Amino acid sequence: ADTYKLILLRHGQSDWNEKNLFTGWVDVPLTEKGRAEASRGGELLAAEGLEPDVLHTSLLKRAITTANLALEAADRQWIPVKRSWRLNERHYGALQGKDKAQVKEEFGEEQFMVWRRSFDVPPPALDDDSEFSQAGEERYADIGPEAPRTEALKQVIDRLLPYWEEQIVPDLKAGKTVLVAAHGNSLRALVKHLDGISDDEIAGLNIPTGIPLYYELDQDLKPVTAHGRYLDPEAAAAGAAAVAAQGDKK
Ligand code: DG2
Repeated sequence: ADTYKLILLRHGQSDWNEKNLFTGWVDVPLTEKGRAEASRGGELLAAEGLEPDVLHTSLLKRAITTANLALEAADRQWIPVKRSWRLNERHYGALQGKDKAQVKEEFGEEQFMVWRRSFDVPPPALDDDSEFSQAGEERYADIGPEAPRTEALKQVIDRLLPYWEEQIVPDLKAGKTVLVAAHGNSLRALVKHLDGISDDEIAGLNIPTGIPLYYELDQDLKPVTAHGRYLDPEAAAAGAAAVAAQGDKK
């Protein structure tokens, strides 16, 4: 093939997306709505004739379950899978478990946006003895003591790109259609890299839940169409607007 096929899929709505809580590395399940979004994502893939040959996911169940449901709907449950903490959501530090609207009210819109969307200003670190900490969890044993206690988008890019280069790019170059099931901010990191978006401009980019984002990449791994193509563009636009408005009270 003269182009490579990459599908990015943010997980469907999670429990904490619904409750409007900062999630990060906290391992919350999908809601019923999120499960339906995931299945529909798989139906959209099948309708486009996009058949994933290999799956990459984070270590978090909202991405894992989303991929399973999407692949079930597309009748591609059998494909090989690789999982890595490097595809995890951004570690949200001391904000994990906090209500987005309350944080915005308490610290003000500007600080809220710095924490949520600045390129390189992480929230305060999360204490290891917090109920929302993942420090010491078996699934992160291979990272060692350097496991993140907070991250900004910059740190997500730094830990994600080695995985992109070493694990995902070889699958693409082998001609495989690659499905990456991950998260709002880990996918913003990947999209920033693919589309060459600046540190400032990436603040305005939001990724909706459960809608496949299809990239055709040229030989240099540059998008044939800038920003790729959502398989349901209208739902994607509405979903991205909802993400942007998440600090607002319901
Ligand atoms: C959300 C993203 O991550 O939140 O960690 O709260 O994609 O795993 O639901 P996801 C979280 P925002 O950065 O959009 O506030």
